[in-house]
Amino acid sequence: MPEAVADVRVEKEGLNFRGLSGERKPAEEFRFCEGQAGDMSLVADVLEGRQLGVIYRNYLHQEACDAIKDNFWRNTFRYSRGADAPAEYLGTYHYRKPLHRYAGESAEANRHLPGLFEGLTNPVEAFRNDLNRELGRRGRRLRQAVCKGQETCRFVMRSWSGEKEFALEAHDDESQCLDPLQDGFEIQTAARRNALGAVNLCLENGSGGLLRMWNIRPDLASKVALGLEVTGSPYPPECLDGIECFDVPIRAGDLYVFDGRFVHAVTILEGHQQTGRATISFLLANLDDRETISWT
Ligand SMILES: O=C(O)CCC(=O)C(=O)O
Repeated sequence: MPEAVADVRVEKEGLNFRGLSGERKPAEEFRFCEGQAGDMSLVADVLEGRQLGVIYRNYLHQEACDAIKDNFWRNTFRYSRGADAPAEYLGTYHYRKPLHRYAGESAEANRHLPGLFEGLTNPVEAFRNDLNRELGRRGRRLRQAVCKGQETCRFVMRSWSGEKEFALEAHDDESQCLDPLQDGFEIQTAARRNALGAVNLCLENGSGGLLRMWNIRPDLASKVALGLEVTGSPYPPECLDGIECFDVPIRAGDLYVFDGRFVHAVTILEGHQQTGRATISFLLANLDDRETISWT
């Protein structure tokens, strides 16, 4: 473990902290590109760590977004999740779970998730097929990560409306993947490789709800100093002061993929809206030279 923790200074809830250190992208890579439907080469570039993010505008039509939302609110397997990220969910996450639990919940989720797309083309599988073709050209293939012999959950759908400074606080997606509780899970190998692709398909967004990206992939010393080494969340806003960042406006129908190792957040959802923010999401990473895996 790095020993830099000892030289940090500012008081932060009993911890000593001087500021985030870690990897930063050169200016020409710290950006989102717009992709053209069907062309997944930019996603493959994100997974190879050569590009921060890509967004496909209007990946899904409004009618399809509305139909999926209706199916979501009708689905009886929906559940609410706790205080750190309050929302309504369908599907399950590996976050902080013993592997046997994630495996069991994945098996169940994968049985009822397709119900969201009744009468529609399944956009998650369409994306996966397009990406798999692109990966094939690069000598690799996409498959679902396996946990305790079980295919992991294909995706999570969630809807939430928050009134806090951030609708989703600043966090990274890497730390949770390296949780010692989940030692031996293949996502740990994948997360340590080139990049961690956070895939999101937006089905609804009111005003606000922008994706904010900071140009920092915090190192372990910084995470340990903040007590975030297995959660990656939340980074206190003051520790991000002065770090380059930008916002990506997100609209219903947009699909975007970015390197979730870099700190990111969702900005406040304005106006106590009836309209919340609803997305489908999952993670992707290259496992080795031949395979790319996905999980939630
Ligand atoms: O909804 C988004 O745009 C980002 C979601 C996110 O950061 C997450 O689920 O970890």
